[in-house]
Amino acid sequence: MNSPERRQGDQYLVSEAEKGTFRREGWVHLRGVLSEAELAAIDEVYGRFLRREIKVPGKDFCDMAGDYGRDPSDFSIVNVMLPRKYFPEWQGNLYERRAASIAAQLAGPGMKLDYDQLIAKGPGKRDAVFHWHQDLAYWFETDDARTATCWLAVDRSTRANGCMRFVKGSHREPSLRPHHPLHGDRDQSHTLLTTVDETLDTIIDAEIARGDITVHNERICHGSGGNFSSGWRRAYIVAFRSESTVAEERRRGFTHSHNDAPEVIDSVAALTPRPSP
Ligand SMILES: O=C(O)CCC(=O)C(=O)O
Ligand SMILES: [Fe+2]
Repeated sequence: MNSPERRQGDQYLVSEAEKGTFRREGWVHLRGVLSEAELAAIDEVYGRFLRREIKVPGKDFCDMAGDYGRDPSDFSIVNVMLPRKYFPEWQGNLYERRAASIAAQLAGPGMKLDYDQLIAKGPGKRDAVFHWHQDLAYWFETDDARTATCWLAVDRSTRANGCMRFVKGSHREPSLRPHHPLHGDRDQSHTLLTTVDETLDTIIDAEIARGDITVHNERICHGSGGNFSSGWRRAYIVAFRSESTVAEERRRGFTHSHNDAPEVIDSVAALTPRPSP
């Protein structure tokens, strides 16, 4: 089935083969989740965020490759946390609805939108390296840790502009890899990183077209390289997690905002290896 046939209103039909890939590999590439016409509406709002016409308070507008002190005009990886909070018109948009249908098909019933995020690397930002990490290292352990993070390529994503890269099999390792903060502590930068040995680990570059998405789980190790191209590399992420996990996060005051209380942000991150349940 080609992409136009897979898009059915709010639904996107995921094949059995793609479900198997997500289960086995911890991530999957889905083609043509949004059409060109549907993407145009996203471009428009995305531009308003990048031009800072939509106000994003405090640390929720930050540089994931630098520290919180950096001047926004110098940002390498522009990161907007919780765009749907700061632009409520996005709540329930077509991408969210299709992503919800995809999350249910890949991860099963009871998945809930946990957070959204924009990650943009400007033209020629060679240092826009999103360091290797496992998402679960940023979060605390819960009983039902199921996660389907939908990563939409708003621009075609290539090796040259810093596409997503996945470490094959890393989601099956017996414990999370050890992570440490990029800059001293989490008050200076939100970023955590782990080590990947590119000679031992098998890295898969996820080059995907505009309108395609990748979906990854909470344990697959991933990152992305700098932008050596003359265009932007923009991504729009919507992450679904189990209802019980989202409830537990909120109970503990964790909303994925970088403005959450520092002690909450610190208490959830796994800075030491943690065994799989
Ligand atoms: O966009 C990137 O380069 C990284 C995104 C990421 O780490 C995520 O969506 O979990
Ligand atoms: Fe991530």
